[in-house]
This record gives sequence, structure tokens and C-alpha cells, in this order.
Amino acid sequence: MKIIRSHAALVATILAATPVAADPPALTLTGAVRDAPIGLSRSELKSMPQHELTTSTSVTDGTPSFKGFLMRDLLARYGAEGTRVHAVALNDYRIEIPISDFEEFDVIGALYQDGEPLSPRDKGPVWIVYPRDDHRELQDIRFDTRWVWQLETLHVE
Ligand SMILES: Nc1nc2c(c(=O)[nH]1)N[C@H]1C(S)=C(S)[C@@H](COP(=O)(O)O)O[C@H]1N2
Ligand SMILES: [Mo]
Repeated sequence: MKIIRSHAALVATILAATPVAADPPALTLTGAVRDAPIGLSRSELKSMPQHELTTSTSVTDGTPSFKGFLMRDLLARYGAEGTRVHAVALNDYRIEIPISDFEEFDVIGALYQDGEPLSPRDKGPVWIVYPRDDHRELQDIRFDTRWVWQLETLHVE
């Protein structure tokens, strides 16, 4: 067997042998979901029914339009059974969100803002967005903390 001498060669070999390396998970589901952990690529997330909403936010000017999957669709699709999710972001920000939020409101995992794909540099690839302007009760700091940007993991419990 050929001995791989350099780290670069090892990485190249792994990349060549691993088709998913070209499309790494944008979001991982853990905990009480079917076949956890589930790594979801951006294209898998884009293939779900897309929902649009326009809202002001506590961190942007104006009222951007957002597009992405409904959080309740995501949880249903992967067999989530529980009452809350622990959302973890790339910067290690973490917060608990009751799943009832996603049943009561059309909360989305936004993949686009104003038609542009959200990148990890600008709060992507996934940003939890609430339909804040449509519901007075969502205009509250308790909900603002649940707008997790750069979402990396959802742990269902
Ligand atoms: N990834 C990530 N998402 C986050 C946060 C964070 O630090 N990292 N802060 C949260 C909090 S506490 C609030 S109030 C809103 C707005 O945060 P900001 O006012 O600190 O910008 O985003 C939430 N989403
Ligand atoms: Mo906050």
C-alpha cells in the first residue's frame, strides 16, 4: 500500500475519495431526530419548500426580505420529537428555543436576504428569522435572542 507522506497529500486523498467534501453540511441536526446526527448541505436546505417574509430586525436597517425553509417543516421532515431545540451558532452563541414558536409562527431558517445567499460572513449560511413585524408579541427582547445567525447545530430535546 502506498504510504502517504505529507499532510497535503493526505488531505488531497481524502478529498478525492469523499464526494460530500465538496458540499459540507451547512446545518447539523442532533438529539431527538431520526438517524442523528444529520448533516444537511445548503442544497438540501434549498430543496425544501421556500417561504418568504419581510420584516424589520434588531440588527439591520430597513425591512429586508428573507427566504428559506420553515423551521417546522425542517423538524417534521427529519422526525424531530421534543419540546425545544438548542440552537448553536458558529461563534458558540447558544440559546434554547421552544418548538411551539415554530408551530405558532412562520419562523424560517433564512438562506437568502434580499435575494442574495447569506454567507457565513453575513449571518449565514442559516439565520433563524421570526415574522417580527406581523406579530406584536414577537417585538420583544425574549424573541430577539432567538434570531440566531450563523446557525450551525440544532439539538432537539
Ligand atoms: N450567532 C449569534 N446569533 C445571535 C447572537 C450572537 O451573539 N451570535 N446574539 C443574539 C442576541 S442576544 C440578540 S438580542 C440578537 C441581536 O443581537 P445584537 O443586538 O447583539 O446584535 O441576536 C441574537 N443572535
Ligand atoms: Mo441580546
